[in-house]
Amino acid sequence: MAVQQADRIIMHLDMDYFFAAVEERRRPELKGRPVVVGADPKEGKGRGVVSTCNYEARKFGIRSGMPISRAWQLCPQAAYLPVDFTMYRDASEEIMNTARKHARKVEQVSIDEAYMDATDVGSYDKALRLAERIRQEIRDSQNLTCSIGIGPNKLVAKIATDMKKPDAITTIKPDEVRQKVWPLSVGKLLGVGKKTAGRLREMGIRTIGDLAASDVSMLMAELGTMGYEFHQMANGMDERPVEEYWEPKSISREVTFEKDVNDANMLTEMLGQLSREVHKEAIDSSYSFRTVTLKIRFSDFETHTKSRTINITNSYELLAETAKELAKPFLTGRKAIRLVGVKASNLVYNYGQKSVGEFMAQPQQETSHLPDNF
Ligand code: DCP
Ligand code: CA
Ligand code: CA
Repeated sequence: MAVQQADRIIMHLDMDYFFAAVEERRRPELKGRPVVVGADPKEGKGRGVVSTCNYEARKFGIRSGMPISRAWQLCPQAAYLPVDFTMYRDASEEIMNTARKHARKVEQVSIDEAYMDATDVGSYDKALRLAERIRQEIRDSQNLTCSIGIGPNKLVAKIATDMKKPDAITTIKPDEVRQKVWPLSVGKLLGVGKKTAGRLREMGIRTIGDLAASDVSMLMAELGTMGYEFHQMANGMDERPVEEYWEPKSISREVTFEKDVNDANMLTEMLGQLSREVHKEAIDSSYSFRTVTLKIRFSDFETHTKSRTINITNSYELLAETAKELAKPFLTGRKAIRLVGVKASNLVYNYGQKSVGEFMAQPQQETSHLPDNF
C-alpha cells in the first residue's frame, strides 16, 4: 500500500538580483542606475558573460549568461562590476542564518536560494506571516530584498517565487495549482529546457495545463520515463523532502567474515550479495549513483579501497560488475581476506519515480560559472 504523505507547507526563498543587489548595497550611489556584474566588457571587446544585473539593466534586455559584449551593445552606460564572490558568499551565509532562525528545516540549494519546511506552522495564513517576518528581517539586517513562494511542495513553492519578483511573497495552495500553475509555459518545470519544450510544442503541448491533460502513456512513448515525471510535475506532484544538510551521501554495506576467506568464488558471491543490498537501499530511497567503491581488508588488517566513477545508473548489474572488477586484483589468494565492502556514492535523487532522466544530473540550471563549491 502506498504511504500517504501528510500535507506539507513548503517555502522557497530566492534573493532578488543577488550579486547586483549586494553591489548596490556596497555603493548606494549605483541605485537607480543599470548595474551589470560579470566579466570585464572592455568597451565591447570583452569575452566572458554576464553573471547578473539589476532590474534597471534588465529593461535594456540584459540577462544572466549573456555575452558581456552583447550587454555592452545593449547598454554601454551601465555600471559594469567584476564578480566579488567572497562578498556574495558572506551575504549568503547571513541570509541563510536568518532563515534558520525562523524555520525548523532549511535546505540551501544555491548561493541565493533555500527551501524551508514550514509544515509545523499549521496553516497557509501562518506560513504567510512567517514569510513576511523572514523577508522583513532580511531587509532590516541585510538591506537586501528577496522573494518567497509558499506551496504544498518544492516544485510549486519555487514556481510561486518566480511568479512575482522582486520583493514579493506568493502563495499557491494545493487547490490553486490548476488556476495559477496550469496557464504557465511548460518551460517553468524543472528539467524542461528549450529542447524538451520544443518537442512538447510539436506534440501540441505548450502550457503546464496541456501537459497535465495529456495522456501519460503517450508522453512516455515520446519521452520515456521523463514523460511520466513531467506529467506528475504538471499535476503539482512532488514528494522531494526538504533536506537540511546537503551532505554528500553514500550507501554502503560491508561484512567481516567469521573466518578469513581465501576462496575467490565465495568472495565474488559475497560482493554480489552486498551489491544487492546497496542497490535495494538506493532504489528504495530513489537514488541513482555514479561512483562505486570497493573495500578489502586482509587478515593482517592491511586495508584497500578502490573507486570507479561510471555513467549515472541505478542498475544492479553495473554495480555488482564494477565491484567485482575492482576486487579482481585482490583475489589472487596471496592473503586471506577478513572484510569486504561495497559503496555507492555520488548519489543523485531521482525526481518523482525510481528512474533515471538526464535532467536529474542537472537539477539546477543556474550554475553556469559559479565556482564548483557552489
Ligand atoms: N548567476 C551567475 N550566472 C548565471 C546565473 C546566476 O553567476 N548564469 C549568479 C548571479 C546571481 C545569482 O547567481 O545573482 C543568483 O541567480 P538567480 O538566477 O537567482 O538570479 P538573480 O538573483 O540575479 O536575479 P532574480 O532576481 O531574477 O532572482
Ligand atoms: Ca535570485
Ligand atoms: Ca536563485
